Amino acid sequence: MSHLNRRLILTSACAAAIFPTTVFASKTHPVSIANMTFTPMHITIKAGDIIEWHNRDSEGHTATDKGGTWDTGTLRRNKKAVIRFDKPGQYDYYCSWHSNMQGKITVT
Ligand SMILES: [Cu+2]
Repeated sequence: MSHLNRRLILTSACAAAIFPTTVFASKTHPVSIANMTFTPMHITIKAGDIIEWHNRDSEGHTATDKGGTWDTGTLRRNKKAVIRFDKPGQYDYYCSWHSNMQGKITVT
């Protein structure tokens, strides 16, 4: 299965959702992707908050839930993606192109 097909299936089954940041009053938390690293690597947010990933590398990266519930898809250089987290829990994620790139989100 191609990367694109896998992403579409994950997106359609997702508990979190992708929304433009301006529509909701919830807090947006930036996560930078630079030098093959998510910063901060572990972030704690409240239910309803949004994470905004910003890829500052020249290479493409994703933020992909290990549990398979959400995926930003590939972010090219200087591209951003936002995902809102409505369900409390812990989400371990990685880059689907570089599996050594790891991050964690705690939703309280
Ligand atoms: Cu990557």
